[in-house]
Parts: sequence; C-alpha cells; structure tokens
Amino acid sequence: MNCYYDFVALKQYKAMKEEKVILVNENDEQIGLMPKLEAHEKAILHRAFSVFILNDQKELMLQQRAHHKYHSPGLWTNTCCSHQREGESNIEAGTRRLEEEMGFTTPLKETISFIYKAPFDNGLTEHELDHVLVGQYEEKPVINPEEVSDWKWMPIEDVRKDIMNNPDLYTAWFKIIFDKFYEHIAI
Ligand code: DMA
Ligand code: MN
Repeated sequence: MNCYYDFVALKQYKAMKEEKVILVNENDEQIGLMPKLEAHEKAILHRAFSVFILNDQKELMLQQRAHHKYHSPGLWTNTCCSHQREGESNIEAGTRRLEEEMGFTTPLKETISFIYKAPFDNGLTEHELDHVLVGQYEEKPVINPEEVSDWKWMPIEDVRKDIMNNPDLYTAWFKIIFDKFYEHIAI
C-alpha cells in the first residue's frame, strides 16, 4: 500500500512540473502559461473550474480529496475541480476532469466566476479565476482513487450547516463558493 502511495505521489509531482496552467488577467484573458507547480508556488493568478453536481433531490455530490493531493488533502469539497488546458473551453475541461475523477459525464452549464486567493500550510497558494460549472446526475460515481478518497450525496441545506459547524473539514474555495453563490448552485 505504501508503495502504491509513493507511486501516486511521484506521478502527481511529475504532472505538477509538466502540466501547464493558463495564466490570466482579472478579465480572464490569457496572458501566458506556467508549470502547475510554479504557479502554485508563486501564487500567480490562473484559470480554474469547480464542478457542482446535484440530483433531483437537491443533494450535492461531495468529493473527499485523496490524501496525497498536493494541497487540501483529505478535505471535503465540491464534485470536481481542476485547471483548464490551453485551447480547452470551460465546459470541455469540466467534462474531461469529471470523467477522470468521478467516472461519469453529464451536461454542464456555466454559471458565475470569481477570483480568490488561498494560501495553504505547505507553502503552496491557490490564486484562481474560478469558473463554477453546474450539472445534474442521478447515479453513483465511480471514483478514481488517485484523485478521490471518498464521496457522498448531501442535502444542500445540510452542507450549508455543516460548513458552519465543521469548517476545517472543507476546502477554502468550496466555502467561498457556498457562501457567496449559493443561489447559483441550487439549480
Ligand atoms: C484545482 O483543483 C482547482 C480548484 C478550483 C481549486 P485540483 O487541485 O483538484 O486540481 P488538479 O489536481 O486537477 O490540478
Ligand atoms: Mn490552481
């Protein structure tokens, strides 16, 4: 098991150095590309997305980040998050990553976007222009253990209460989105 985690951690570290994120200005115009690790070390603004999947019961599909993620490991968050690749639309990126992390696809809709900056204990910082994408799905996901440690449906009102009672269990960006944009998420 330890070997497996070493392997996954190494693979993620390699990806951090090779994958590039899209640097943007405050109007979401591309101004360059930078290796993912460097952008998070230097806290440079880049493009990202956050997917929220709800079912017809108004439950939100939460994911718990894998314990070896480069930041916010083991924390609960929205269904899927990641970074767009160059030339990829927000919806294309969300669809690709939802399938990689949660094992399914469903039509996604763009809602709001916002800028936030969140430093983490390990010296990395998320500084993102984050596009919130919303979709509906009724089945169970098939989680990818390299990215996701657990998942659950949670009624949206219970999420709101639990964020207030147990804020340390949740990621920084998820709490911001929930606080500010609640009405856009509840499709
Ligand atoms: C990054 O998510 C994006 C946001 C909105 C925090 P992530 O760390 O799960 O992305 P990845 O591991 O795919 O770069
Ligand atoms: Mn980022």
